Amino acid sequence: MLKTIILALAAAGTHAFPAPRDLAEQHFPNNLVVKLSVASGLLNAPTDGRIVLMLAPNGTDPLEDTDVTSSPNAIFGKNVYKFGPKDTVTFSGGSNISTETGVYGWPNVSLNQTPPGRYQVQAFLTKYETVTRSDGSKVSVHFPCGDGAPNVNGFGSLTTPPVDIDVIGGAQTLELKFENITAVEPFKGKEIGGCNQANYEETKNLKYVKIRSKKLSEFWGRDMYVGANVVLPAGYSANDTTTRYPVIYAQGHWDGGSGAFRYSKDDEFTAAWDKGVIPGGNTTADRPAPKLILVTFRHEAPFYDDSYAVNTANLGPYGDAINDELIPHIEEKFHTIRAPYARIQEGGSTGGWESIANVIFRPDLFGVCFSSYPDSLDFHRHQDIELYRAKNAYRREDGSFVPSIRTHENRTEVVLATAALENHWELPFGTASRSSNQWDIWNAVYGIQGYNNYPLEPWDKVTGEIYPEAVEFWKPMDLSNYIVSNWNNSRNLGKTLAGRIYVYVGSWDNYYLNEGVQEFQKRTDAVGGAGWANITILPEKRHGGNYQDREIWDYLTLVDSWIKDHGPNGTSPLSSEVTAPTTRGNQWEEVIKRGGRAAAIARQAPPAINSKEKITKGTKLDASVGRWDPGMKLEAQWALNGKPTGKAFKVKPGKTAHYKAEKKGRLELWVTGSKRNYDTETRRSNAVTVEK
Ligand SMILES: *[C@@H]1O[C@H](CO)[C@@H](O)[C@H](O)[C@H]1NC(C)=O
Ligand SMILES: *[C@@H]1O[C@H](CO)[C@@H](O)[C@H](O)[C@H]1NC(C)=O
Ligand SMILES: *[C@@H]1O[C@H](CO)[C@@H](O)[C@H](O)[C@H]1NC(C)=O
Ligand SMILES: *[C@@H]1O[C@H](CO)[C@@H](O)[C@H](O)[C@H]1NC(C)=O
Ligand SMILES: *[C@@H]1O[C@H](CO)[C@@H](O)[C@H](O)[C@H]1NC(C)=O
Ligand SMILES: *[C@@H]1O[C@H](CO)[C@@H](O)[C@H](O)[C@H]1NC(C)=O
Ligand SMILES: *[C@@H]1O[C@H](CO)[C@@H](O)[C@H](O)[C@H]1NC(C)=O
Ligand SMILES: *[C@@H]1O[C@H](CO)[C@@H](O)[C@H](O)[C@H]1NC(C)=O
Ligand SMILES: CC(=O)N[C@H]1CO[C@H](CO)[C@@H](O)[C@@H]1O
Ligand SMILES: CC(=O)N[C@H]1CO[C@H](CO)[C@@H](O)[C@@H]1O
Repeated sequence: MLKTIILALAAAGTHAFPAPRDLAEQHFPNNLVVKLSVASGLLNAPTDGRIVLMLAPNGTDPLEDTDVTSSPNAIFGKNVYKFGPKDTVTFSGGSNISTETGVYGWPNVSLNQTPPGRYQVQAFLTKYETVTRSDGSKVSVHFPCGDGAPNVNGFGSLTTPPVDIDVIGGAQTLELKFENITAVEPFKGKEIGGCNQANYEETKNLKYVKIRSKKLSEFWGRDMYVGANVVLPAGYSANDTTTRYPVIYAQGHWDGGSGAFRYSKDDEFTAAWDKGVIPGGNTTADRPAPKLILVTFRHEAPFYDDSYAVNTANLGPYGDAINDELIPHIEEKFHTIRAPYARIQEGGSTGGWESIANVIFRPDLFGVCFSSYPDSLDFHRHQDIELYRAKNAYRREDGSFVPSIRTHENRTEVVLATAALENHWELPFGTASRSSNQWDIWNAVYGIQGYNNYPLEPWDKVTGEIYPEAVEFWKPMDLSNYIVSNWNNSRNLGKTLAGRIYVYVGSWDNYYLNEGVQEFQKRTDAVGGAGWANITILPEKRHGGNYQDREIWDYLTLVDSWIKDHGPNGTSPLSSEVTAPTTRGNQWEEVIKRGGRAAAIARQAPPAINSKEKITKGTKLDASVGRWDPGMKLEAQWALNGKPTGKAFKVKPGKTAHYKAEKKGRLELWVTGSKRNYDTETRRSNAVTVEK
C-alpha cells in the first residue's frame, strides 16, 4: 500500500475530499501551450520516455506537492518517442481518448482548464529503455538505479529549472528547457554491477549484500540485481560458526541505505538491539533480547519501488530471485538456522501482503508470517472495490464514489480520496501501468500481460469500467482463492498452512484493507473452521504500527516464542510433511506460461465466417468477430473483393455478426480493435466465395 500517502494523512486534517473532475473536456477558458526543448549536450541520443509537467501553487516546490491528497498541483503527462537533442515537444489541451500519444492531466484532463494565477512550473523527462524479455514480450520501461523507482525525477531524469509563471487565462505559450540531469547521492559502499539496488556503507551490525540474479537477468535480457540489508544481533561473531540464528525477513517498500527493519531509524531501539537487552524501563529489570537476524530486501523494479516479492508475468521471477538466489546467499554468508521454522516473514501494508504471500506460496521455505494490515488478501474487496461483482471500480450502483483513503475524526469516517481520484492522479505519471504508483503496480503484480505486452488492466483506468475477463486472471493472486483451491490437492494447504498464518488489521484501516482481511477470514474459516488462520481485527485502529499494535520488544518476543515452539525441540515442531517441496506454489514456469507473451498471443483469434468456402446468393451467414483482449472496442466491416461493402458497425467481443449474401464475390469480415495503450489493429476473416 501507498508509500507516501500515509505521511500526508496526519497533515490532511479535515479537508473535504476533492471530487474527481468530470472527464469530458468541458469549455476551454484559456489556450495554454507549453513547449519543451533540451539544452545542448544534455541528451546524447534520442530517447523514449515520459514527460511530466507540474504546475504547483505559487511558492510551492512542485516536487514537494505531488501527492493525491495534498494541495492542487496540476500534473500533465505525455509520452515521447525518439525524442532527440534538437527536438521540441509541445503540451497542449488534454487527451480525450489516447493517453498513449496525448497529454493527460490531473486534476483536470486538459491544460486549458488550468485556473489563472501564479504557479511554480517544472518538467521532468523519465527515460525508458526498450527490452525484449525472454518470453518474447517487448516493453519500454524505466529501470531504477538505487533510488527506489520514484514516480518522477528518478535517477537520470532530465529536468527544467522550476520557474514562476502567471497563467493569464487566454492564449499563452510557455517555453521551458531541460537543463539538468537528476543524480542520486554517490554511493559509499562496496558496489557491484552499478547503481541498481545499490550497496551502502556497512557498520558493525548492519551489512549489505547484493547479487546479480541469474533468473531476473535472463528474463529481462539485461543485468538485474537484488539486495538485502542484514542486521546482526549483539554478540554475533563472524568466526563463530556453531552459534546460529533465526531470521526475520521483513518485507516492505524500498529501504535504501536507511537500514533494515526499524534498525537505525529508531535510535533507542538500535542502542538496545546492539546491547542485546530489552530495556525494563523504570519498573522492571532489563531482560536479554531475542537473538535474531533481521533482514529487509532491496528489489526496486521497473514498475515500482519493490516487486511485491513474488513471481509475476509482468515483473519476472522476483520471488525466485529473492527466495532461491538471495536467501541462499545470505545463508551462506551469515550464520542462520537453515530451516523453515527459523525463517519468519513479517511486514505491514505492501509488506503485509508480501509476507503472507511468501508463506502461502512457499511453505517449504518459511515457517510463519506475521502480516499486518496487508494489501487486499481477497479481491471480493480490493480496498473497497467489489472487484468480482461490481461493474465499475470507481462508482457504485447508487452513483456514489468508491472511497480509497479515509481517516476518522470524532469517531466519524472522513473520506480523503476516492479510487477514481487516485487512479486519475496516476495517469499523468505513465501510461500502460507504468506510473510507478500503487494502483498500477497492483495491476502489474496481480494481473497477467496484455496483448500489448503491458499489464492487462482490470478496468478502464479513465472510466472505471471493470473487465471481468481480465479480473479472472487475478485469481491466482487472490490469496484466499489460492488457499481454498489448493486446500486438499497435492499442495494440501489446509493442513500445510494451519497455525502458520497470523494477520492483523485495524477496523479503521485508512485504506479499507480490513475489508479484504475479513473476506479472507470468511473464506478460509468456511473450509478450515473458525480460526484456521489467526486473524486479529483491532477495533478503531488505523493503518500502521507493529503486529497487533504491539510494542516492538513485545512483538519480537512473540516471534521468538513461535520459533522456539516450532523448532525441533519445541512443543509443536513443524513436521517435514508441511514443509515438503510439493507444498510450493507460484512456480515461475506456470506463471509465465499462463500470463506471458505466448498466452497473450494464444488468447487472440481473427474473425471467422462460419460457412463453406463457396455459397450461393441469398445465403445467410454468421461470423465470429474473433477473440481480443478484454476492453477492446471493436468495429466490424463486411468486405467484398477486398473493398468495404455496406456500413461499418460496432460489435462486442464474443458476439456474432450476421450477413445475407446479396452479391457475388469474395466475402470477408474485417474487424478493427482499439484500446488505450494498444496498437489499433484490423484483422481479416477467412474468405468465402459467393456464387450466383
Ligand atoms: C506568490 O507568493 C509570494 C509569497 O511566497 C507572494 O509574495 C506573492 O504575492 C505571490 N504572488 C502571487 C501572484 O500570488
Ligand atoms: C542545472 O544546470 C545549470 C546549467 O548547467 C547549472 O547552472 C545548475 O547548477 C544545475 N542545477 C543543478 C541543481 O544541478
Ligand atoms: C576472526 O578470525 C580472523 C582470523 O581468521 C581474525 O583476523 C579476526 O580478528 C577474527 N574476528 C573476530 C571477530 O574474532
Ligand atoms: C522514569 O524515570 C524518569 C526519570 O528517572 C522519569 O522522567 C519518567 O517519567 C519515568 N517513567 C515512568 C514511566 O515512570
Ligand atoms: C471534532 O470535534 C471537534 C471538537 O468538538 C470539532 O471542533 C471538530 O470540528 C470535529 N470534527 C469533525 C470532523 O466533526
Ligand atoms: C476438498 O476441498 C473441497 C473444498 O475446498 C471440497 O469440496 C472437497 O470435498 C474436498 N475433497 C476432499 C477429498 O476432502
Ligand atoms: C492468535 O495469535 C495470538 C498471538 O498473536 C494468540 O495470543 C492467540 O491465542 C491466537 N489465537 C488462536 C485462536 O490461536
Ligand atoms: C535440541 O535438543 C538437543 C538435546 O538437548 C540439543 O542437542 C539440540 O541442540 C537442540 N536443538 C535445538 C535446535 O535447540
Ligand atoms: C481537444 C484535444 O486535446 N483533443 C485531442 C484528443 O486526442 C488526440 C490524440 O492524442 C489529439 O490529437 C487531440 O488533439
Ligand atoms: C474547468 C475545470 O474543471 N477546472 C478545474 C481544474 O482544477 C481546479 C483544481 O485544481 C479547479 O479549481 C478548476 O475548477
